[in-house]
Amino acid sequence: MISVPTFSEVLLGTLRGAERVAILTGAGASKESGIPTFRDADDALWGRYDVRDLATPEAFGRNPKLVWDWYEARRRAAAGVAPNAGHAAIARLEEKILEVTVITQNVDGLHQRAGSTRVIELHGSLFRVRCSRCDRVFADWSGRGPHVPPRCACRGLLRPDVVWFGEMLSIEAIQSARRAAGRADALLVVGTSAVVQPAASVPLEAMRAGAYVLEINAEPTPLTGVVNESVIGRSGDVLPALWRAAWGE
Ligand code: BV8
Ligand code: ZN
Repeated sequence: MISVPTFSEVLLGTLRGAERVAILTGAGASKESGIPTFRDADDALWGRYDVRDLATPEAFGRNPKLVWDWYEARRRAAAGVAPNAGHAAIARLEEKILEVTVITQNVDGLHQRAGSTRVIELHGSLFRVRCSRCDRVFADWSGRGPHVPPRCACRGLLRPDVVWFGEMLSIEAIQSARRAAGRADALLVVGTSAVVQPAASVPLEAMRAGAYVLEINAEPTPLTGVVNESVIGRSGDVLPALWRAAWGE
């Protein structure tokens, strides 16, 4: 019997009266679409590698083809799945709330495919590549010759346009995320282990600025004891339930 999550009247009232809502999402928000989270070591294809080892500039420097192939596999996987009910509920917030900003750590593009129109990709995207030499960004890199990884016209190696461990996030992305979290009436934190910085500080900045913060996660995290409200459950169940509790069907 799946227990139906309950939400406080404070939360529901805040959402119904909100002008601005931000949603910080992590890998847990895409899990029900069939994309393994970073903590799921059961990923048969790549389980033998530790993500933290592959998602680094050093790994790419050591073995560009291995890292490129891993991201190509992840890109194909992301392109092959559908957004889930949690992504859809987040997109539907735009029907009720003036300004909805998704701040995602995910690189799978599922929020945009679900219909969210304002998405800050803190950690980049699987669907863009960047020249590791001249920084030119490509949305289409087909037909760039037989090399793996392909090369830019400047002969630089193309790399995924994602932020690796040890790399700076784009100043524009982190500043717009902080601005959205600082102005939000409510911040929903969905499916993140809240460990990786600086993303994990966004909820704290929202709380300091007076936002009502709700965490939705399959299990407790370091944020659980800090936020205003926490619901343990799957985002694909909890987010549609939150929508129904706030605005009916
Ligand atoms: C930087 C893109 C510095 C690539 C990613 C202290 C010690 C050591 C290192 C550091 C430190 N402090 C800071 C650092 C550096 C590091 C960091 O934070 N490390 C952590 C491990 C401590 N940070 C960085 O390197 C950042 N850059 O700090 O630069 C700098 C300064 C000056 C000059 C130069 C550099 C860059 C971080 C970005 C790395 N890139 N992704 C790619 O995708 O391949 S991070 C990647 O991992 C994700 O994007 C995400 O951010 C993180 C994984 O976290 P989650 O998304 O939360 O996923 P996870 O699997 O962990 O958890 C899933 C959650 O979902 C769980 O809680 C689970 O319960 C829940 N869940 C599961 N199913 C469901 C669910 N919830 C709801 N419903 C479900 N169905
Ligand atoms: Zn180049």
